[in-house]
Amino acid sequence: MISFSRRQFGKSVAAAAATAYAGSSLSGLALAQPQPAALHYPKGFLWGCATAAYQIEGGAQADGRGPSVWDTFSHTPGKTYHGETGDVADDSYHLYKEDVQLLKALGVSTYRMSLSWSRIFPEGRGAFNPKGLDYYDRVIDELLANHITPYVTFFHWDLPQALPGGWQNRDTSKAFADYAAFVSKRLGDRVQHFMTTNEFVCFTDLGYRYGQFAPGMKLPDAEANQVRHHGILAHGLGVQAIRANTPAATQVGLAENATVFVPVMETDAHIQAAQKAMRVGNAPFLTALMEGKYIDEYLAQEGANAPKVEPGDMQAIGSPLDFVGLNIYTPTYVRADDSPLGFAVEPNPSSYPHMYSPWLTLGPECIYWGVRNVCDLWKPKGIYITENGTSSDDVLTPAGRVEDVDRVMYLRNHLTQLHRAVDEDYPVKGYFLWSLMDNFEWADGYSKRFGIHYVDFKTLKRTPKLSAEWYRNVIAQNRVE
Ligand code: PNW
Repeated sequence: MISFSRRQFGKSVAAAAATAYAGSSLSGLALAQPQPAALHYPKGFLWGCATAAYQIEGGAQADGRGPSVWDTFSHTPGKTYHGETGDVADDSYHLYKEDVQLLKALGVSTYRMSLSWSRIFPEGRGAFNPKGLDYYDRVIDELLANHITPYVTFFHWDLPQALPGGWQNRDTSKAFADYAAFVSKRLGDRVQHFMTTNEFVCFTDLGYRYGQFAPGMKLPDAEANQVRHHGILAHGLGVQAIRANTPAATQVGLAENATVFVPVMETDAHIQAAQKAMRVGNAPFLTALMEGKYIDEYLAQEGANAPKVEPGDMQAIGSPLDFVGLNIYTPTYVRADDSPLGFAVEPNPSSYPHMYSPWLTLGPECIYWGVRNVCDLWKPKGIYITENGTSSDDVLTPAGRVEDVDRVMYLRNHLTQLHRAVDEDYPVKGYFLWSLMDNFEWADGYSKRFGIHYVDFKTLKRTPKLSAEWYRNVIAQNRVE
């Protein structure tokens, strides 16, 4: 496709472009920038936004909420950017009605939110705090009154601090199932879509192996692998608990940031290598859920450090799901080779482009390959993109505008690649943009903004960015252009 900028190249180039098109029905200077064909999404495709409790709610001590490991971690000096915490965050605990209006103005049909476990059970189990659940009743009722369907995640990393041993303790998986049972029963009359957990690797490995996230531990491999096992066991027991306590039509899944392996070139050999890598590279998490077992490659790799599994665990972990939610941000490139595994992961060269967060390397085709690999490997009934989005060095101009053209570029390219998956009939049902608004970005505090609404963290004022305007248009047209 030819694309000229008149300002950049001057009149002579624009004239050359006009000449190039002369004779076709596309002649004329105005056509120096041909429009790509509009990418229509299917009727009924769900457009949404995503957030998570600890990142937006604030109200850390309101109405009897108990502390989570993220309260403890963020209040520990040196753990987060400038010691920032989620004490106030976006104060969505008090401003949720305003936030529902932001959603309504976008025209989304769905909203993915998470629940703060320690708001509802301040100690993680035992005494129930009715005021905590009242808050979620209010939010859900407000969403429904505005014709927005809530998709609810039970656990987005904010583990109640009071649970002894955290995810090192197998009992935590059971506590999670009890919490999910109780709450799904209470909300199941109005919520039809539940996700158990969000991103295993972040609350297991980043929290317990590498120490970058709460609770900030650096355990040896055998213990860290056991933490992973307790994480996926919680999911499995949670699925069973939700099913046992909600109407038959309730849809249960999870939100998982499977590492997405992308073929370095789209040849058969590299495509097959990417699919193999997807299965092996996600062995401790998504592969275990989809296959109900730890595959041989993982067991061989971990050897004596492999997790201890009790009878019934793998059956629970492999519980059938109604959908798989994929959080997709970034690619991992892979090529075929003749090693025993049949693939080699490409190290990212330092020239690789990335967005404002250093980990967020840019490769929009990851969203296509994530969907395709998961569907080809495991044939899930449905796929949602439960998160996709980017940080950006947003600046609020004196005129009150945020021109986040880089975020629009990122989103446009990802939705173009997602369209390819939809067009090939992979069962993608919806897309949740991360995030509705700037929020507490974990260890990065407030220094990394992922929202399509700018939040002034002093005044808590929300301002739509250019990307919000762009997304509103995508939703209204049901197409990307
Ligand atoms: C996800 N990485 O986290 C989370 O689900 C969100 O809570 C978070 O705000 C969002 O993505 C943006 O970061 C990730 O280092 C955090 O690869 C880190 C990574 C990936 C996802």
